[in-house]
Amino acid sequence: MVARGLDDSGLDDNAIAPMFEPEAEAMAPAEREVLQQRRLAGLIDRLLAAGGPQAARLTAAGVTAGRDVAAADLAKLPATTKQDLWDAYPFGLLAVPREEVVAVHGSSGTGGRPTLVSYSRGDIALWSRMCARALAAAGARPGSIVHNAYGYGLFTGGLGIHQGAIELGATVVPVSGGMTARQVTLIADLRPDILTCTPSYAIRLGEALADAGLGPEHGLSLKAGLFGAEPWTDQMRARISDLLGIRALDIYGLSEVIGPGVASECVVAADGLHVNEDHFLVEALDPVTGEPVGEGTPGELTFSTLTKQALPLLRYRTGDIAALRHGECACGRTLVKMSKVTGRKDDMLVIRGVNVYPSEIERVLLAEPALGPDYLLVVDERDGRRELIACCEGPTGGPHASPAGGPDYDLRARLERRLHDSLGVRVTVAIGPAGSVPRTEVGKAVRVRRWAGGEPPVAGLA
Ligand code: DLL
Repeated sequence: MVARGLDDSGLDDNAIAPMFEPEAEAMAPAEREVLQQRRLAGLIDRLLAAGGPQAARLTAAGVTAGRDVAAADLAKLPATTKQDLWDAYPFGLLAVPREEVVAVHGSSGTGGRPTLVSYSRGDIALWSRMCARALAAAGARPGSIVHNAYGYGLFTGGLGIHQGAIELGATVVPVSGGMTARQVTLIADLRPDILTCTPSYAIRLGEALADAGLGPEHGLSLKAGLFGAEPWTDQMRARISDLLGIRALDIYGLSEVIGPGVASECVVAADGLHVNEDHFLVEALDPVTGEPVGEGTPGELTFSTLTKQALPLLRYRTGDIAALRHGECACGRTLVKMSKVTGRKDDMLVIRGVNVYPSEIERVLLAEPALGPDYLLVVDERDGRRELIACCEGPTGGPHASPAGGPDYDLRARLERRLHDSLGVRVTVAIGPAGSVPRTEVGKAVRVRRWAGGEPPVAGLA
Protein backbone atom coordinates (compact mmCIF):
# COMPACT_ATOMS: atom_id res chain seq x y z
CA MET A 1 0.00 0.00 0.00
CA VAL A 2 1.29 3.47 -0.79
CA ALA A 3 -0.90 5.43 1.63
CA ARG A 4 0.99 8.56 2.49
CA GLY A 5 2.12 8.47 6.09
CA LEU A 6 3.19 11.39 8.20
CA ASP A 7 6.83 10.66 7.55
CA ASP A 8 6.72 10.70 3.77
CA SER A 9 4.24 13.55 3.41
CA GLY A 10 6.98 16.13 3.42
CA LEU A 11 5.32 17.91 6.36
CA ASP A 12 6.72 17.89 9.88
CA ASP A 13 4.49 17.13 12.85
CA ASN A 14 4.24 20.71 14.05
CA ALA A 15 3.34 21.97 10.62
CA ILE A 16 0.60 19.38 10.18
CA ALA A 17 -2.92 20.54 10.67
CA PRO A 18 -2.64 23.61 12.85
CA MET A 19 -6.16 24.10 14.18
CA PHE A 20 -8.32 26.78 12.62
CA GLU A 21 -9.92 27.64 15.99
CA PRO A 22 -7.61 26.07 18.59
CA GLU A 23 -9.33 27.82 21.50
CA ALA A 24 -12.54 25.94 20.64
CA GLU A 25 -11.16 22.71 19.17
CA ALA A 26 -8.74 22.05 22.04
CA MET A 27 -10.88 23.54 24.82
CA ALA A 28 -10.81 21.74 28.18
CA PRO A 29 -13.88 19.45 28.29
CA ALA A 30 -15.21 20.94 31.54
CA GLU A 31 -15.02 24.43 30.08
CA ARG A 32 -16.79 23.24 26.93
CA GLU A 33 -19.60 21.73 29.01
CA VAL A 34 -20.28 25.14 30.53
CA LEU A 35 -20.33 26.69 27.07
CA GLN A 36 -22.69 23.98 25.77
CA GLN A 37 -25.02 24.45 28.71
CA ARG A 38 -25.21 28.20 28.09
CA ARG A 39 -25.75 27.73 24.36
CA LEU A 40 -28.39 25.04 24.91
CA ALA A 41 -30.37 27.43 27.10
CA GLY A 42 -30.08 30.04 24.36
CA LEU A 43 -31.29 27.56 21.72
CA ILE A 44 -34.32 26.65 23.80
CA ASP A 45 -35.19 30.30 24.37
CA ARG A 46 -34.98 30.98 20.62
CA LEU A 47 -37.15 27.96 19.81
CA LEU A 48 -39.75 29.01 22.37
CA ALA A 49 -39.76 32.56 21.00
CA ALA A 50 -40.15 31.31 17.41
CA GLY A 51 -43.29 29.31 18.16
CA GLY A 52 -44.01 26.33 15.86
CA PRO A 53 -43.91 22.60 16.52
CA GLN A 54 -40.61 22.56 18.45
CA ALA A 55 -41.90 25.25 20.83
CA ALA A 56 -45.20 23.42 21.25
CA ARG A 57 -43.43 20.19 22.16
CA LEU A 58 -41.14 21.95 24.62
CA THR A 59 -44.09 23.59 26.31
CA ALA A 60 -45.92 20.27 26.45
CA ALA A 61 -42.83 18.80 28.12
CA GLY A 62 -43.04 21.52 30.77
CA VAL A 63 -40.13 23.64 29.52
CA THR A 64 -40.90 27.34 29.68
CA ALA A 65 -37.37 28.80 29.50
CA GLY A 66 -33.85 27.72 28.59
CA ARG A 67 -32.70 28.05 32.19
CA ASP A 68 -35.09 25.17 33.10
CA VAL A 69 -32.95 22.72 31.15
CA ALA A 70 -29.67 21.10 32.17
CA ALA A 71 -27.56 19.56 29.40
CA ALA A 72 -27.62 16.32 31.41
CA ASP A 73 -31.41 16.22 30.90
CA LEU A 74 -31.14 16.52 27.13
CA ALA A 75 -32.44 12.97 26.62
CA LYS A 76 -35.74 13.99 28.21
CA LEU A 77 -36.36 16.73 25.67
CA PRO A 78 -38.51 16.21 22.56
CA ALA A 79 -36.77 15.23 19.31
CA THR A 80 -37.15 16.48 15.73
CA THR A 81 -37.20 14.44 12.51
CA LYS A 82 -37.05 14.97 8.75
CA GLN A 83 -40.85 14.73 8.74
CA ASP A 84 -40.97 18.01 10.71
CA LEU A 85 -39.01 19.71 7.91
CA TRP A 86 -41.23 18.20 5.23
CA ASP A 87 -44.38 19.23 7.11
CA ALA A 88 -43.07 22.80 7.31
CA TYR A 89 -41.83 22.92 3.69
CA PRO A 90 -40.52 25.23 2.26
CA PHE A 91 -39.85 27.98 4.84
CA GLY A 92 -41.37 26.58 8.01
CA LEU A 93 -39.53 26.18 11.32
CA LEU A 94 -37.80 29.53 10.76
CA ALA A 95 -36.63 31.28 13.90
CA VAL A 96 -35.75 34.50 12.05
CA PRO A 97 -37.86 36.67 9.71
CA ARG A 98 -37.90 35.27 6.13
CA GLU A 99 -36.04 38.37 4.92
CA GLU A 100 -33.03 37.41 7.06
CA VAL A 101 -32.56 34.17 5.16
CA VAL A 102 -29.62 34.73 2.81
CA ALA A 103 -29.47 31.22 1.27
CA VAL A 104 -31.35 27.97 1.05
CA HIS A 105 -29.73 24.58 0.55
CA GLY A 106 -30.92 21.03 0.85
CA SER A 107 -30.82 17.53 -0.42
CA SER A 108 -32.86 16.21 -3.28
CA GLY A 109 -33.74 12.95 -1.55
CA THR A 110 -35.50 10.30 -3.54
CA GLY A 111 -39.12 11.35 -3.09
CA GLY A 112 -39.06 14.35 -5.45
CA ARG A 113 -39.62 17.07 -2.86
CA PRO A 114 -36.27 18.30 -1.52
CA THR A 115 -35.52 18.83 2.15
CA LEU A 116 -34.91 22.58 2.29
CA VAL A 117 -32.80 24.32 4.90
CA SER A 118 -32.50 28.08 5.41
CA TYR A 119 -29.36 29.99 6.42
CA SER A 120 -28.99 33.44 7.94
CA ARG A 121 -25.87 35.51 7.32
CA GLY A 122 -24.57 34.30 10.69
CA ASP A 123 -25.26 30.66 9.76
CA ILE A 124 -23.20 31.01 6.58
CA ALA A 125 -20.35 32.51 8.62
CA LEU A 126 -20.57 29.61 11.11
CA TRP A 127 -20.68 27.03 8.32
CA SER A 128 -17.62 28.59 6.63
CA ARG A 129 -15.69 28.32 9.89
CA MET A 130 -16.73 24.69 10.40
CA CYS A 131 -15.53 23.79 6.89
CA ALA A 132 -12.33 25.78 7.45
CA ARG A 133 -11.78 23.68 10.60
CA ALA A 134 -12.21 20.50 8.53
CA LEU A 135 -9.84 21.64 5.79
CA ALA A 136 -7.23 22.73 8.34
CA ALA A 137 -7.51 19.36 10.10
CA ALA A 138 -6.76 17.70 6.75
CA GLY A 139 -3.55 19.72 6.47
CA ALA A 140 -4.79 22.61 4.32
CA ARG A 141 -3.53 26.07 5.22
CA PRO A 142 -3.64 29.56 3.75
CA GLY A 143 -2.26 29.25 0.24
CA SER A 144 -3.15 25.55 -0.20
CA ILE A 145 -4.97 24.72 -3.43
CA VAL A 146 -8.26 22.87 -2.88
CA HIS A 147 -9.71 21.01 -5.88
CA ASN A 148 -13.38 20.97 -4.90
CA ALA A 149 -15.26 18.35 -6.91
CA TYR A 150 -18.39 18.26 -4.74
CA GLY A 151 -21.45 19.33 -6.69
CA TYR A 152 -22.32 23.04 -6.56
CA GLY A 153 -25.96 24.01 -6.15
CA LEU A 154 -28.66 23.13 -3.69
CA PHE A 155 -26.43 20.31 -2.39
CA THR A 156 -24.31 21.59 0.49
CA GLY A 157 -21.05 19.85 -0.52
CA GLY A 158 -19.83 22.26 -3.20
CA LEU A 159 -20.62 25.64 -1.66
CA GLY A 160 -19.91 24.50 1.91
CA ILE A 161 -16.34 23.48 1.15
CA HIS A 162 -15.97 26.49 -1.16
CA GLN A 163 -16.81 28.96 1.60
CA GLY A 164 -14.62 27.05 4.07
CA ALA A 165 -11.60 27.17 1.76
CA ILE A 166 -12.01 30.94 1.32
CA GLU A 167 -12.43 31.39 5.08
CA LEU A 168 -9.18 29.50 5.63
CA GLY A 169 -7.39 31.63 3.03
CA ALA A 170 -6.80 28.70 0.69
CA THR A 171 -7.25 28.81 -3.09
CA VAL A 172 -10.40 26.96 -4.09
CA VAL A 173 -10.89 25.48 -7.55
CA PRO A 174 -14.70 25.26 -7.88
CA VAL A 175 -14.72 22.48 -10.43
CA SER A 176 -17.94 20.80 -9.12
CA GLY A 177 -18.83 17.21 -10.08
CA GLY A 178 -18.53 15.43 -13.43
CA MET A 179 -16.59 16.20 -16.63
CA THR A 180 -13.76 14.01 -15.39
CA ALA A 181 -11.40 14.66 -18.31
CA ARG A 182 -11.45 18.39 -17.54
CA GLN A 183 -10.80 17.65 -13.85
CA VAL A 184 -7.71 15.61 -14.78
CA THR A 185 -6.37 18.56 -16.78
CA LEU A 186 -7.00 21.00 -13.95
CA ILE A 187 -5.28 18.72 -11.41
CA ALA A 188 -2.27 18.36 -13.72
CA ASP A 189 -2.06 22.09 -14.39
CA LEU A 190 -2.98 23.69 -11.03
CA ARG A 191 -1.29 21.02 -8.85
CA PRO A 192 -3.75 21.14 -5.92
CA ASP A 193 -2.75 19.65 -2.55
CA ILE A 194 -6.24 18.89 -1.26
CA LEU A 195 -9.03 17.00 -3.05
CA THR A 196 -12.63 17.24 -1.86
CA CYS A 197 -15.35 15.02 -3.37
CA THR A 198 -17.38 11.91 -2.63
CA PRO A 199 -15.30 8.77 -2.01
CA SER A 200 -16.82 7.10 -5.07
CA TYR A 201 -15.81 10.05 -7.24
CA ALA A 202 -12.29 9.95 -5.75
CA ILE A 203 -12.00 6.43 -7.18
CA ARG A 204 -13.28 7.65 -10.55
CA LEU A 205 -10.78 10.53 -10.61
CA GLY A 206 -7.95 8.28 -9.43
CA GLU A 207 -8.61 5.85 -12.29
CA ALA A 208 -8.80 8.68 -14.81
CA LEU A 209 -5.53 10.19 -13.50
CA ALA A 210 -3.85 6.78 -13.72
CA ASP A 211 -5.15 6.31 -17.30
CA ALA A 212 -3.69 9.70 -18.19
CA GLY A 213 -0.31 8.64 -16.74
CA LEU A 214 -0.68 11.10 -13.84
CA GLY A 215 -0.83 8.70 -10.87
CA PRO A 216 1.06 9.13 -7.58
CA GLU A 217 4.19 7.54 -9.02
CA HIS A 218 4.32 10.42 -11.52
CA GLY A 219 4.47 13.18 -8.95
CA LEU A 220 0.76 13.75 -8.38
CA SER A 221 0.51 16.90 -6.27
CA LEU A 222 -2.38 15.80 -4.01
CA LYS A 223 -1.54 15.14 -0.35
CA ALA A 224 -4.90 14.64 1.34
CA GLY A 225 -8.57 14.36 0.54
CA LEU A 226 -11.75 15.09 2.48
CA PHE A 227 -14.33 12.58 1.36
CA GLY A 228 -17.93 12.28 2.52
CA ALA A 229 -21.62 12.73 1.73
CA GLU A 230 -21.99 8.94 1.41
CA PRO A 231 -20.98 5.96 3.54
CA TRP A 232 -17.55 4.44 2.93
CA THR A 233 -15.46 1.89 4.76
CA ASP A 234 -11.81 1.66 5.79
CA GLN A 235 -11.40 -0.81 2.94
CA MET A 236 -12.51 1.93 0.54
CA ARG A 237 -10.11 4.30 2.31
CA ALA A 238 -7.25 1.91 1.54
CA ARG A 239 -8.30 1.73 -2.13
CA ILE A 240 -8.40 5.53 -2.45
CA SER A 241 -5.07 5.95 -0.65
CA ASP A 242 -3.46 3.41 -2.98
CA LEU A 243 -4.89 4.91 -6.12
CA LEU A 244 -4.10 8.53 -5.34
CA GLY A 245 -1.21 8.19 -2.89
CA ILE A 246 -2.93 10.50 -0.41
CA ARG A 247 -4.29 10.54 3.12
CA ALA A 248 -8.00 9.82 2.65
CA LEU A 249 -10.01 11.49 5.42
CA ASP A 250 -13.70 11.40 6.28
CA ILE A 251 -15.96 14.45 6.51
CA TYR A 252 -19.54 14.18 7.70
CA GLY A 253 -22.53 16.44 7.75
CA LEU A 254 -26.10 16.87 6.63
CA SER A 255 -28.06 19.78 5.24
CA GLU A 256 -30.51 19.81 8.14
CA VAL A 257 -27.70 20.43 10.65
CA ILE A 258 -25.58 22.74 8.42
CA GLY A 259 -23.96 20.64 5.65
CA PRO A 260 -20.36 19.34 5.55
CA GLY A 261 -18.30 20.39 8.56
CA VAL A 262 -20.39 18.88 11.34
CA ALA A 263 -17.51 16.45 11.93
CA SER A 264 -14.26 15.54 10.20
CA GLU A 265 -11.08 13.54 10.63
CA CYS A 266 -7.63 14.96 11.26
CA VAL A 267 -4.60 14.00 9.22
CA VAL A 268 -2.70 13.16 12.43
CA ALA A 269 -4.85 10.28 13.71
CA ALA A 270 -7.41 9.63 10.94
CA ASP A 271 -9.33 7.30 13.21
CA GLY A 272 -12.67 8.94 13.81
CA LEU A 273 -14.29 12.28 13.11
CA HIS A 274 -14.00 15.24 15.49
CA VAL A 275 -17.54 16.48 16.06
CA ASN A 276 -17.77 20.28 16.33
CA GLU A 277 -19.75 19.80 19.52
CA ASP A 278 -19.35 23.41 20.64
CA HIS A 279 -21.95 24.15 17.94
CA PHE A 280 -23.57 20.76 17.31
CA LEU A 281 -24.33 18.91 20.53
CA VAL A 282 -24.34 15.21 19.67
CA GLU A 283 -26.02 12.15 21.19
CA ALA A 284 -26.06 8.50 20.06
CA LEU A 285 -29.46 6.91 20.63
CA ASP A 286 -30.87 3.44 20.30
CA PRO A 287 -32.63 3.79 16.93
CA VAL A 288 -35.69 1.90 18.16
CA THR A 289 -36.17 3.00 21.78
CA GLY A 290 -34.59 6.46 21.46
CA GLU A 291 -32.64 5.83 24.70
CA PRO A 292 -28.99 6.99 24.82
CA VAL A 293 -26.48 4.20 24.13
CA GLY A 294 -23.16 3.89 25.96
CA GLU A 295 -19.76 5.21 24.93
CA GLY A 296 -18.43 3.29 21.93
CA THR A 297 -21.78 1.66 21.14
CA PRO A 298 -23.24 2.39 17.71
CA GLY A 299 -26.39 4.50 17.90
CA GLU A 300 -28.41 7.01 15.89
CA LEU A 301 -26.60 10.33 15.72
CA THR A 302 -28.85 13.09 17.05
CA PHE A 303 -27.81 16.74 16.91
CA SER A 304 -28.91 19.94 18.61
CA THR A 305 -27.74 23.00 16.68
CA LEU A 306 -26.63 25.16 19.60
CA THR A 307 -25.84 28.34 17.69
CA LYS A 308 -27.71 28.19 14.38
CA GLN A 309 -30.08 31.08 13.81
CA ALA A 310 -32.43 30.57 10.84
CA LEU A 311 -33.35 26.93 11.35
CA PRO A 312 -32.33 25.79 14.82
CA LEU A 313 -33.10 22.15 15.57
CA LEU A 314 -33.37 20.46 18.95
CA ARG A 315 -32.35 16.78 19.01
CA TYR A 316 -32.57 16.21 15.27
CA ARG A 317 -32.56 12.45 14.64
CA THR A 318 -30.39 11.85 11.59
CA GLY A 319 -30.98 8.15 10.96
CA ASP A 320 -27.18 7.78 10.67
CA ILE A 321 -25.59 5.10 12.82
CA ALA A 322 -22.18 5.70 14.44
CA ALA A 323 -20.47 5.35 17.84
CA LEU A 324 -19.15 8.23 19.97
CA ARG A 325 -15.84 8.22 21.81
CA HIS A 326 -14.52 10.87 24.23
CA GLY A 327 -10.88 11.65 24.94
CA GLU A 328 -8.05 13.77 23.64
CA CYS A 329 -6.73 12.98 20.16
CA ALA A 330 -3.05 12.86 19.23
CA CYS A 331 -3.69 16.07 17.27
CA GLY A 332 -4.63 17.90 20.48
CA ARG A 333 -8.33 18.26 19.72
CA THR A 334 -10.57 17.45 22.67
CA LEU A 335 -13.80 17.29 20.65
CA VAL A 336 -15.77 14.05 20.95
CA LYS A 337 -15.10 11.68 18.04
CA MET A 338 -17.65 9.77 16.02
CA SER A 339 -16.78 6.56 14.23
CA LYS A 340 -17.37 6.27 10.53
CA VAL A 341 -21.08 6.06 9.79
CA THR A 342 -21.77 2.35 9.51
CA GLY A 343 -25.16 2.74 7.90
CA ARG A 344 -28.47 4.55 7.91
CA LYS A 345 -31.46 3.27 9.81
CA ASP A 346 -33.37 3.12 6.53
CA ASP A 347 -30.48 1.57 4.50
CA MET A 348 -30.76 -1.66 6.40
CA LEU A 349 -31.66 -4.60 4.19
CA VAL A 350 -33.58 -7.47 5.70
CA ILE A 351 -32.62 -10.64 3.86
CA ARG A 352 -34.31 -13.82 5.11
CA GLY A 353 -34.82 -12.18 8.47
CA VAL A 354 -31.20 -11.08 8.84
CA ASN A 355 -30.39 -7.35 9.06
CA VAL A 356 -27.60 -6.37 6.70
CA TYR A 357 -26.05 -2.94 6.15
CA PRO A 358 -24.47 -2.31 2.72
CA SER A 359 -21.26 -1.13 4.41
CA GLU A 360 -20.79 -4.57 5.99
CA ILE A 361 -20.78 -6.05 2.51
CA GLU A 362 -18.46 -3.34 1.18
CA ARG A 363 -16.00 -4.21 3.92
CA VAL A 364 -15.79 -7.85 2.81
CA LEU A 365 -15.76 -7.14 -0.93
CA LEU A 366 -13.12 -4.42 -0.92
CA ALA A 367 -10.84 -6.39 1.38
CA GLU A 368 -10.38 -8.71 -1.62
CA PRO A 369 -7.57 -7.21 -3.68
CA ALA A 370 -8.61 -9.07 -6.85
CA LEU A 371 -11.85 -7.09 -7.05
CA GLY A 372 -12.22 -3.55 -8.42
CA PRO A 373 -13.57 -0.80 -6.11
CA ASP A 374 -17.01 -0.54 -7.74
CA TYR A 375 -19.91 -2.70 -6.68
CA LEU A 376 -23.71 -2.70 -6.69
CA LEU A 377 -25.98 -4.68 -4.38
CA VAL A 378 -29.02 -5.94 -6.23
CA VAL A 379 -32.03 -7.01 -4.18
CA ASP A 380 -33.58 -9.60 -6.45
CA GLU A 381 -37.32 -9.45 -5.79
CA ARG A 382 -38.46 -11.22 -8.95
CA ASP A 383 -41.28 -13.72 -8.54
CA GLY A 384 -41.69 -13.16 -4.82
CA ARG A 385 -38.12 -14.04 -3.85
CA ARG A 386 -35.77 -11.79 -1.88
CA GLU A 387 -32.16 -12.58 -2.60
CA LEU A 388 -29.11 -10.39 -2.42
CA ILE A 389 -26.67 -10.33 -5.32
CA ALA A 390 -23.38 -8.47 -4.90
CA CYS A 391 -22.26 -7.37 -8.38
CA CYS A 392 -18.53 -6.68 -8.58
CA GLU A 393 -15.81 -6.36 -11.16
CA GLY A 394 -13.13 -9.02 -11.36
CA PRO A 395 -9.66 -9.41 -12.74
CA THR A 396 -10.36 -11.65 -15.70
CA GLY A 397 -13.20 -9.76 -17.34
CA GLY A 398 -15.12 -13.02 -17.39
CA PRO A 399 -18.90 -13.17 -17.63
CA HIS A 400 -21.21 -12.78 -14.65
CA ALA A 401 -22.14 -15.91 -12.71
CA SER A 402 -18.90 -17.52 -13.73
CA PRO A 403 -19.63 -21.25 -14.15
CA ALA A 404 -18.01 -23.97 -12.06
CA GLY A 405 -14.39 -24.27 -13.10
CA GLY A 406 -14.54 -20.85 -14.85
CA PRO A 407 -11.87 -18.22 -14.26
CA ASP A 408 -13.62 -16.41 -11.38
CA TYR A 409 -15.25 -19.47 -9.84
CA ASP A 410 -12.85 -19.84 -6.90
CA LEU A 411 -12.95 -16.11 -6.19
CA ARG A 412 -16.76 -16.12 -6.13
CA ALA A 413 -16.89 -19.14 -3.87
CA ARG A 414 -14.36 -17.56 -1.50
CA LEU A 415 -16.25 -14.25 -1.32
CA GLU A 416 -19.61 -15.95 -0.78
CA ARG A 417 -18.11 -17.94 2.08
CA ARG A 418 -16.63 -14.80 3.68
CA LEU A 419 -19.91 -12.92 3.33
CA HIS A 420 -21.79 -15.80 4.89
CA ASP A 421 -19.29 -16.02 7.75
CA SER A 422 -19.46 -12.31 8.55
CA LEU A 423 -23.15 -11.59 7.91
CA GLY A 424 -24.79 -14.92 8.64
CA VAL A 425 -26.77 -14.80 5.41
CA ARG A 426 -26.21 -16.12 1.90
CA VAL A 427 -25.23 -13.45 -0.63
CA THR A 428 -24.69 -14.41 -4.27
CA VAL A 429 -21.58 -12.85 -5.78
CA ALA A 430 -21.62 -12.00 -9.48
CA ILE A 431 -18.29 -10.99 -10.96
CA GLY A 432 -18.39 -9.07 -14.23
CA PRO A 433 -15.80 -7.39 -16.41
CA ALA A 434 -14.30 -3.98 -15.60
CA GLY A 435 -16.86 -1.27 -16.30
CA SER A 436 -19.89 -3.56 -15.91
CA VAL A 437 -21.13 -1.97 -12.65
CA PRO A 438 -22.96 1.33 -13.39
CA ARG A 439 -21.05 4.40 -12.10
CA THR A 440 -22.43 7.61 -10.61
CA GLU A 441 -20.57 10.54 -12.23
CA VAL A 442 -22.39 13.31 -10.37
CA GLY A 443 -23.95 13.17 -6.91
CA LYS A 444 -23.99 10.35 -4.39
CA ALA A 445 -23.11 6.78 -5.34
CA VAL A 446 -26.04 4.38 -5.63
CA ARG A 447 -25.04 1.18 -3.87
CA VAL A 448 -28.34 -0.71 -3.71
CA ARG A 449 -30.92 -1.33 -6.47
CA ARG A 450 -34.13 -3.36 -6.35
CA TRP A 451 -34.83 -5.74 -9.21
CA ALA A 452 -38.51 -6.59 -9.28
CA GLY A 453 -38.64 -7.60 -12.96
CA GLY A 454 -37.59 -6.55 -16.45
CA GLU A 455 -34.04 -5.63 -17.40
CA PRO A 456 -31.41 -6.40 -14.75
CA PRO A 457 -29.78 -3.36 -13.08
CA VAL A 458 -26.39 -4.75 -14.13
CA ALA A 459 -25.96 -6.01 -17.68
CA GLY A 460 -25.35 -9.74 -17.92
CA LEU A 461 -27.06 -10.65 -14.65
CA ALA A 462 -29.39 -13.61 -15.07
O1 DLL B 1 -24.15 15.03 2.23
C1 DLL B 1 -23.38 17.00 3.38
C2 DLL B 1 -21.99 16.65 3.04
C3 DLL B 1 -21.42 17.14 1.88
C4 DLL B 1 -21.22 15.88 3.91
C5 DLL B 1 -20.10 16.84 1.58
C6 DLL B 1 -19.90 15.60 3.63
C7 DLL B 1 -19.34 16.08 2.47
P1 DLL B 1 -27.02 15.76 2.63
O2 DLL B 1 -27.07 15.77 1.13
O3 DLL B 1 -28.11 16.43 3.36
O4 DLL B 1 -25.69 16.44 3.13
O5 DLL B 1 -26.93 14.26 3.07
C8 DLL B 1 -26.73 13.93 4.42
O6 DLL B 1 -25.47 11.95 3.82
O7 DLL B 1 -27.41 12.03 6.82
C9 DLL B 1 -25.59 10.72 5.82
O8 DLL B 1 -26.56 9.71 5.65
C10 DLL B 1 -24.82 10.91 4.54
N1 DLL B 1 -23.44 11.29 4.81
C11 DLL B 1 -22.90 12.51 4.80
N2 DLL B 1 -21.58 12.45 5.09
C12 DLL B 1 -21.30 11.14 5.31
C13 DLL B 1 -20.12 10.42 5.66
C14 DLL B 1 -24.42 16.04 2.83
N3 DLL B 1 -18.94 11.00 5.82
C15 DLL B 1 -26.58 12.44 4.59
N4 DLL B 1 -20.24 9.07 5.84
C16 DLL B 1 -26.26 12.07 6.01
C17 DLL B 1 -21.42 8.45 5.69
C18 DLL B 1 -22.49 10.41 5.15
N5 DLL B 1 -22.55 9.07 5.34
